[in-house]
Amino acid sequence: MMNQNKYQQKTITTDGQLLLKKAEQDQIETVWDRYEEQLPQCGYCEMGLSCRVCMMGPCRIDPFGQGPQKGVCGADADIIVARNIDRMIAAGAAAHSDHGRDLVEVLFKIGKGKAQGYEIKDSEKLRRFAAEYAIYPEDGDNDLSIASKLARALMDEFSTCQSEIFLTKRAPDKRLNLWREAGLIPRGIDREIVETMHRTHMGVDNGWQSILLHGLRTSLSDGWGGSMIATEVSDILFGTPQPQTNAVNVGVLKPDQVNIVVHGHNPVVSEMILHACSLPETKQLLDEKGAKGINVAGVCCTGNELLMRHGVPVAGNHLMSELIIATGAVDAMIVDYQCIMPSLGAVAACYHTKMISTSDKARFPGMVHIEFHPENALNQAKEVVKNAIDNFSNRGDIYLPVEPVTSVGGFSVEAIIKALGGTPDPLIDAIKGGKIRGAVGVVGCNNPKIKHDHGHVTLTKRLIENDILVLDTGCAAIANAKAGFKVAESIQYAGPGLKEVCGALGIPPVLHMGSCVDNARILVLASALANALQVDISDLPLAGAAPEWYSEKAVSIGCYFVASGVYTVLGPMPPITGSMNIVKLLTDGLNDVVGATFAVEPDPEKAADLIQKHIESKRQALGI
Ligand code: XCC
Ligand code: SF4
Repeated sequence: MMNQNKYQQKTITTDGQLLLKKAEQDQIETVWDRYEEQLPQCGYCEMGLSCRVCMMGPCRIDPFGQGPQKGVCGADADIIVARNIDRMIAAGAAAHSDHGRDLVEVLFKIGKGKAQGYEIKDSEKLRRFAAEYAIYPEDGDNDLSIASKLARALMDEFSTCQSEIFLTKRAPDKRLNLWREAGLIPRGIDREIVETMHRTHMGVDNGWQSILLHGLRTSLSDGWGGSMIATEVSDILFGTPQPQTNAVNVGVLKPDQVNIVVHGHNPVVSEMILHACSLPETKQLLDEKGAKGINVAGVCCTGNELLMRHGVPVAGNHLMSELIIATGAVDAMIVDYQCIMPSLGAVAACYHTKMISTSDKARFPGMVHIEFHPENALNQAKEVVKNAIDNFSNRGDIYLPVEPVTSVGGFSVEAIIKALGGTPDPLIDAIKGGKIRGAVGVVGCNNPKIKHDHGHVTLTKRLIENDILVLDTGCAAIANAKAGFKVAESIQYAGPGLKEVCGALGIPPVLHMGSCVDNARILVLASALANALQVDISDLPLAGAAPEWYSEKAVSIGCYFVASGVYTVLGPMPPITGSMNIVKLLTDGLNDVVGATFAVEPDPEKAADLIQKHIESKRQALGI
């Protein structure tokens, strides 16, 4: 019984608890073990008070006022905390945006006939998106030539060629003007990230307010730039998501089939693996090996990408990645980049699982490297699939202790509008009439500091009970899918108003909007609602939450939500408590700048209260 509790303290999921026990028996070290070994974590770093920006340091500020109050260069707590958080934003924005750039490269190379096996799946969206950049088909143009022209225009979004990132024009006019006046409008994706690195070099920007404001600008270059481009180009290349059924948790792995797990973020790799699995030559290989079929399952956001577009099953979220291998049922795990723990190779070495890395910018210990480029992707994918099938006969005992849970994903903005009957009006009417009180984006990661999935699931449950529609992405979306919140029947968990509206539309009260770059979809939806009501995003009864965030990308997301006017509640405390000035600015002062703030509340029950209060106050201000 005592042992049971130990696992229950780490995760609320049954598959997680049972696999933690197995991992312990198999003497597998997990993320939770390593977390415990790190305790107590460095207090200076937790508060943001240590600086490693230059080699006159490293320096640290004594939060109790007895020791040093300045670094060697003279930087005080405010400057050090601001620089540290800015560098987190820059890294997060860089990760999302570089992912976007990789997609633009594929789009460009398709146009040049150099992207093996890729094609334009959503020609209509290609043309619609191109038109936003004033690229209209001329005589002799086809999808490929438009793709080239669009890719060129998108490349300019990364550069210093323009004074404003073009896609910011998707924001309501009031928001756009606010950004312009506050000096927050991002000029180029790469430019803002580079400028953050510049400003935070020793001896450049030493105004903590101006450092932080530039951090917000950098985050906007992610949300309304890099991430938005990643989402739109993914839709063009692989199809715009429409609702479809899928299955989630480790039970999606199949005992009698070759299991390939794709992990990471960029659909450029996972889509091609999926495609290679469907080829006749793959079928022949499977027959030779006596496997009943081939099963592609996802982990983390590349899983979300495939779930959204193909209903591919997802085996788990971030903290499950080691435990999924411990099932012994994974014949190959294919990784691209981001959120892939460097421990995975060592875990896989205890089983038969073949680990394959694919990106020229992401290597891992204990993995075979089969590098994907647009020019060779199909051949590489075939090679990877062959590796997985060959490995099937090396399997030892497998442990798949749970049945999969059914969920529905695929709620792109286009799909939501379609479900509403072609206009956002029914949603707006439901919000105005009070049947739906508001909407909340529940997003982000897992973190061993918070009981796995507890933050996401508890918060989501409380919100829908109180007639608040939940839009989710990333690992939060996988948590909520596993909890059973994403089938039509899950309206039973919703309050009466939300239940009635979702029931009539045949949609769940928790809408799976995709991966982390797909938070851009939430911005687009929020803009549509704001425009329909002729208000700014900050006037809407909306909120964001990242109950279990861990990554620098999540810092960037939180910042662009707030800078876009969305009140955002974080679970884990960011490293800012070393500066009360910065805590005050982020949790209060930003209201005067962008009309929204952060709050931090690790207890999801209390976070739900905060959000509900916020939503009701926005409703009151709107007079609805
Ligand atoms: Fe990574 Fe996107 Fe976080 Fe999950 S939610 S742990 S960033 S996989 Ni993006
Ligand atoms: Fe120390 Fe200043 Fe160098 Fe930071 S930049 S390490 S505070 S001297």
